[in-house]
Amino acid sequence: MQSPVAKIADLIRRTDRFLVSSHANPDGDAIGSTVALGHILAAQGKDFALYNPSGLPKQYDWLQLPGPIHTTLAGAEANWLFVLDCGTQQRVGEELYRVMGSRPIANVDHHLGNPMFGQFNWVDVSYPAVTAMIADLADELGIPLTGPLAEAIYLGLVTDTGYFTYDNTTPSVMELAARLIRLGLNPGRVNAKIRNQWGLSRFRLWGESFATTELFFGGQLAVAHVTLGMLERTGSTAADCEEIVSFLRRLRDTRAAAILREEPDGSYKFSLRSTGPDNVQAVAALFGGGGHRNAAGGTIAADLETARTRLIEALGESLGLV
Ligand SMILES: [Mn+2]
Repeated sequence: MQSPVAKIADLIRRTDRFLVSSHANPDGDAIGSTVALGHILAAQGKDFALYNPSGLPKQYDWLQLPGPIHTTLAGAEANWLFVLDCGTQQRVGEELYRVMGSRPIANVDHHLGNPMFGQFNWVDVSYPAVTAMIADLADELGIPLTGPLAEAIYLGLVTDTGYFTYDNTTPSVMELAARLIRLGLNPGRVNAKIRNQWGLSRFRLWGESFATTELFFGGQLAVAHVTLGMLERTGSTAADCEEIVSFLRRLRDTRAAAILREEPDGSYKFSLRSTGPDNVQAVAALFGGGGHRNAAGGTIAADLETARTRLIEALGESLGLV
């Protein structure tokens, strides 16, 4: 039997005119895999269009693209649709989701619980990043992992492994990174392009948010918040709040961290982080939220004090911090 990667390689050899898409509000792996697959299709002399309803995020504007990233489907005709890094088909955004049934889909993903929505599904949760799957595809097609293709692959690798710090940093991730470096990728230069992308407004917001940090249960839980007033005062957006919660985990002896962020309707979105067996997904589920064991979130329709108290109580009880 043919391996999934061999089947995808065959599909590319046999077919032409592809639309390459990923989830809206793309992260490094979503945009990296879109761009990397584009480079592969270009190397194969194929007709293709790259699509993302959110466009190319500003912090990734250094990527060398094989073609423009379209934000609408107008004029983007295709025989096959690639959907990358999407745990559910809804994540592609409304416009594409509405017309998804009209053409065959190749679903290439690494999320647990992917419902196999494609005519062709290559879903493998053992991959740390979809760009690592795209690297295997390049190998299968005999395309060297160099230049802009290598940088796009590396982008997904580092962002989905937290710069080689999460549990998904497997030996094969390090081997792939080593290969990219051997083939000429400069990790210092590329990491600087990926990471040194903050605006001053984000620094000011993080400063204000860090200043709200409090510890509970003898230092086992760290909690901070961001209000609409703080976003306004610093000129920041909700996207600037991502990752604050991961930094709270750096406080010595904490087992879990939480951040609450005020929404325009006055409710509070919360984000939780933990390590190892501490299951914050179960806590998020108490409030109708979801996620993974060590990273989860949800929304509480209440003012800050009420939302914060309820969340702290739930975390204390569920994780046995009391
Ligand atoms: Mn991913």
